[in-house]
Amino acid sequence: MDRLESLRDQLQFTYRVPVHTVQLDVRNIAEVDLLPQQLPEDFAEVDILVNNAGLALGTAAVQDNNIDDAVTMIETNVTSVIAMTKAFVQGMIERNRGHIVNISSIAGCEAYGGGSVYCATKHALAAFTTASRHDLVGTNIRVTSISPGAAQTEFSLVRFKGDQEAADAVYRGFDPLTAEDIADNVLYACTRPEHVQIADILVLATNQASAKGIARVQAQQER
Ligand code: 8X3
Repeated sequence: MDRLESLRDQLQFTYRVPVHTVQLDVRNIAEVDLLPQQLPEDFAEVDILVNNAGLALGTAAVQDNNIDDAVTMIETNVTSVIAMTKAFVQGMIERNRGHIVNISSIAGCEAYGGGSVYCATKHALAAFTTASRHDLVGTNIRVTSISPGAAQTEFSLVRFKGDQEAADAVYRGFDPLTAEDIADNVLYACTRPEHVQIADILVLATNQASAKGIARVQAQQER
C-alpha cells in the first residue's frame, strides 16, 4: 500500500488528476466481486481494466512441480482475471464502452521446460482473452492482449523466490524490456481511434527471438 500511495502522490502531483488506490489480493474472489460497488462515485464507471497481476513461482520440471505454487499461479494468472473481467465488464456492457487489457507473456505463445504451469496459465489467459473478444464482439468494448518477453521487473525475483543473483542473471548481457515499455504498449492500445481494436501485441527485447532465445554479450573477464 505504501508503494501505491507513493505512486498516487506522484501521479496527482505530475498530472493533476484524482487517483484512488485499493489494496486487494486478486485471488480473493469475494473481494473482487464486491470491488465495483465499493469504488467512490467518481471512480465507479471503469472504462479501462488492465489485468496486470501475475507471477511465476519456481522453475520445477513437471515431475517436481510444487502443487501449492501451481495453485497460486493458476489462481493469480487465470482465475483472478476471469473474476475481474466478470466484475467490471457488466458495467462496460451497460455503458457500451470499455477496454480490457490483459497482460500475458511470451509464455502464452510458446512453452518451455521448467515453466509448465506458468506457460499453461498464460496459454489459458490467451484463450480467455480471445474468447472474451468473441463474447463482446457486438459491443464497443475492446479486448487486448499484451505479451512481453524478457522485461526486467520484480518478476524474476519472485520466480526465483528471492534469489537476487539468479534473478539478475536472467537480464544479464542484453538490454531487456522495462515496465515502462509495457506501459507504453498499454497506452498505445488504449489511445487508438474507437474503431481500432489492438488484439495482440507480442513484444520482445531487440536481442530476443523467443523466450529462451536471447543473444547475450559475455561480460569481459576481469584481468
Ligand atoms: C515472462 C517472460 O520468458 O519468463 O512472462 O516467460 S518469460
